[in-house]
Amino acid sequence: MNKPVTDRPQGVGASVKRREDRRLLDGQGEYLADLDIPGTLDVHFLRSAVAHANIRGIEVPEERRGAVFTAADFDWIKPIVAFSAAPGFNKSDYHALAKDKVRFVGDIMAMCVGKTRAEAEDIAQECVVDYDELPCVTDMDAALAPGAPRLHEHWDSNLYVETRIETGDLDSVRKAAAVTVKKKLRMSRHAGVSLEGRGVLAYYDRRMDELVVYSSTQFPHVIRTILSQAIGLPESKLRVIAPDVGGGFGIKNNFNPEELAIAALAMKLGRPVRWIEDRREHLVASPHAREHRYDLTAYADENGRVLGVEAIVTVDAGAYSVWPWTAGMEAGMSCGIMTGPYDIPVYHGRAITVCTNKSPLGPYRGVGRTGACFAIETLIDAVARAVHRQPEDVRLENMIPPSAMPYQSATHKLYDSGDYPECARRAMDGINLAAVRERQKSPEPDGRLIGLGVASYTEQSAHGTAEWVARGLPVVFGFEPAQARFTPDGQLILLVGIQNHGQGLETTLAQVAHQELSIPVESVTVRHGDSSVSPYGMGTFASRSMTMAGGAVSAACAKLAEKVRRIGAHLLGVPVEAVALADGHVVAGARRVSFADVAEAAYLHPERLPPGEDPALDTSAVYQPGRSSGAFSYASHACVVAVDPGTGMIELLDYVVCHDCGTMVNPMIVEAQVVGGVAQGLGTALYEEIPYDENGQPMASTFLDYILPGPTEVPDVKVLHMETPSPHTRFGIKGMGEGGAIAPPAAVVNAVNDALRSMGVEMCETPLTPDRMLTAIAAAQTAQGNGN
Ligand code: MCN
Repeated sequence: MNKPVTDRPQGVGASVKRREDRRLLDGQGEYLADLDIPGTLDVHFLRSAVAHANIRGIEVPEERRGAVFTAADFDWIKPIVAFSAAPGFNKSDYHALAKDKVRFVGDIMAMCVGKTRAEAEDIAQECVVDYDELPCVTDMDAALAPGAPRLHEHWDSNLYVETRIETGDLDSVRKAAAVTVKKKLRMSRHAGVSLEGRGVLAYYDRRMDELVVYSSTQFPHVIRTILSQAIGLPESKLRVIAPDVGGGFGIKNNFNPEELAIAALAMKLGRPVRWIEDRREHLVASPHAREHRYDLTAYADENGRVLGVEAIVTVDAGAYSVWPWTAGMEAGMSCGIMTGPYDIPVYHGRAITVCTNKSPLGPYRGVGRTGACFAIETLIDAVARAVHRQPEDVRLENMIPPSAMPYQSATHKLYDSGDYPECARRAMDGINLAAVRERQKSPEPDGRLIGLGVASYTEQSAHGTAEWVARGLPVVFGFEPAQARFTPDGQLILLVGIQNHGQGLETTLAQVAHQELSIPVESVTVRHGDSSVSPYGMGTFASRSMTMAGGAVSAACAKLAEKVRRIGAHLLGVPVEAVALADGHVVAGARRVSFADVAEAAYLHPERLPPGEDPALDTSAVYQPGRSSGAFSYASHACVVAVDPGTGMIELLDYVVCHDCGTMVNPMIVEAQVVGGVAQGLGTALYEEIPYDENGQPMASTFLDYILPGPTEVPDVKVLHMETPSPHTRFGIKGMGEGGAIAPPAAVVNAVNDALRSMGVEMCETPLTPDRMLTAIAAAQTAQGNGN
C-alpha cells in the first residue's frame, strides 16, 4: 500500500537542503586521492600506444626491473569475463594486464611503480615495447565485413551478439501504410568525464588479515564479489571501500582491469599501492559511452499515426565486454525501449553489437535510452514532415493515453502509470510553443533561424529479479537491504548497500527515516560505501537507489517505529494505541518521552522495557519492488534553438523539462538531478565526441579537443513536475537519476531540423558540430541547386 505523502517539513516530499554538501563544499570530503596511507607507492599503467598488436616483448632497463610488472607476474589472477546468457554471445577474456596481445590504444601492458606518480611515469617512459602490429578495425561495417581482421581469434567474426524483438505482423503494416519514412542516424562515442576520475588504492591489513581495496566505485559490495573470484581470496578476506566519489555517471559502475591489477599488486608487494586516473587516461581508456547507429523505418497512415516501426540498432562496443553489463547492454536496451511513450503496436527490432579496436563501451547516464529516444523522436518528426503536419500534433496523437495504463509495449515493457500526453502538453506550454510558431513566421533580425524541438521518453527504474534475469547478466540486481539502528543516545544510524556519489542520498534516505519515525533528519546518519560496514547491497546505478534503498530504509524504520512505540508507551504507562511519534518523541496527549529516553532503556536499562521485549533498537529489512518489471518515470523536453546557417553555430534559447518520477522524496534534489542530466545530454547533442582515426588512434585525448558544455552553453532549464505515484513501490517513488540525460539529443536535433526545414536540411548525427552542420547545409544547397 502506498502511504500518503505528508506535508511534514522533513519527510517524503520536503525540499530539505542536502546535508552532505557542507562537508563537500568545505573541502572536507575524502576522495581517493586524499587518502594518505604511509608508505603508499604510486602506479602508472604502461598502456598500449597502438590499436592492435601482438606484444613481442617489453624491454625494461636493468635498474628498473623490480619496478615494472607484467601479466607474467600475476599468473594466478583470472581474466574479467562478462558473459551474457543471450544465445550466441561471444565472450572476451579481458586481462587486467594484456597477455601477448593488445586490442585498443590504452589496453594495459604493465604497471610501473614509483615513490611518486612522476617517478612511475618516468619508469614507463624508459620501457620499450616491441609491437608486432596487426591491422585494426575502427568502423562497425568494416569490422563485420568478411575477412576483417579479428580481435578475438577464437571467434568466427567480430560480432559480440545479435538479439531480436519481433512483435506483430510487419507485412500487413507495410501494405497498409500510406507513408513509409526511413532514417539513418548516428550517435558518436564519448566519455563519462566525472569531476573526479577513477582511482584505486589497495593494501594488506595484517591485523585483520584482509586485503583492503579503496575504489572510486558505485558498487563496492559487488566489486568485492567479483574481485574475490578474480584474485582468489574469499570475500571474508576482502574489504572494498568507496570513499567520497566525485561523480560516477555509470563509468564507475564496472569492474575494471585497474581494480584487479592494483589489488593484485598490493598482495604481491605487501605495500599500499595506488593509481589515480589522469584526464588523458580517462578520455582514452575509461569505458566509453554511446556510439550507436540506427537504421529506422516507420510505417504510418496519412495522418501520421504510426502503425509499425522497424529498427536496426548497431553499437560499437569496443574491444572487450565490460563486467557485469556485457557488451550487448547498449544495443539491447536501446532496442528494448525503442517505442518509448508511443502506442506503436508493431515493432521489429534487431540489436547488433560489434567488437572493434576501441576502448570498451560501458554504461553512462541514460544507457541505451538516450539513443532510443534520439531514434524514435527524430523518426516521429520525420513522419510529421512526411504527412505535412506539425510534429507536436502527430506526437500527441501517437502517445499512449493514460486510460491505457498499465500498458504493455511492443517491446514487452509493462508501463505502470502516468499521463504521457499531458506531460508533453505541459512541456510545450512551458516553452510557449504557440509564441515560437508565431515568431518563426517572420525572419530574425540577425538572419538566424529559429527552431523548436520536443522529445519524450519512458525510463524503466526499480526493476526486480525477473527483469534482470531476462537480461542474462552475471549478476541479478533484484533487491536492496538496509539496517536501521538507534544509538543509546537516541540518534539513528542507517546502513545501506547503495553508494552516494552526488545524488543526495544521505539526505533523502534520512527523509525516509523521518517519514517513518518522525526523527529529525539532523539526528540521522547514513553510512554506505564500505563492504565491512553495511549490509550486502548492489550499489547506485540504473536510477534504482531511491526506490530500492528508500524502500528498504522505510521498511526497517517502520519495524523500528513499532518497537519505539511499544517501549515509549510502557515508559509513559499508557497503552501502545494511545501513543504517536512526533519530532523525536513518543507522545501521549501532553506527555512525552524522547527517543533518547527510549534508546537508553533499550540499551542501558533493559529492566525498564515492557515484559518480553528484547533489548536493543536495531533492525534490518530487505526491499524488493512490488513488480519486477519496474516503475516507469517519463518526461518531455522542449527546447528552442537559433541556428546560424552561415557558421553552423547553434544557440539554445530556451529549455523546458516536464517530468514525472512518481512521488518525489525531495523535489529540490530531483530538480537538480534533472538539470545536471540535461547538461550531460547537451554534451552528447552538441559537443562531446571521441573519434578514432583509421589506425585506431583516439582523436580527442585532452580537453582541448574534447569539448564539454560549460555554464555559458547550458541555458537555464525550467523544470515542471508531475507526480503520478507508482502503484508498485513504497510511497509510489519512481527512479529518475538518469532521465535528464536521455532526451536532449533528440530535442535539440528536432529543434535544429525544425529551424533548417526550409533549407531541406535534416541532421542525423550527434554531436551537431559546426562542421557537421555546414557539411549538411552545403549538401542540401547542392541538392537543391541540382534540383533546379
Ligand atoms: N529522488 C527523489 N525522489 C524520487 C527519485 C529520486 O527525491 N522519486 C532523488 C534522490 O535524492 C535520489 C536522486 O534523486 O538520490 C536520484 O535518484 P534515483 O533515480 O534513485 O537514482 P540513483 O540514486 O540510483 O542514482 C543513480 C543515477 C544514475 S544511474 C546516474 S548515471 C547518475 C545519477 O543518478 N549519476 C550521477 N545522478 C548523478 N548525480 C551526480 N551528482 N553524480 C552522478 O554520478
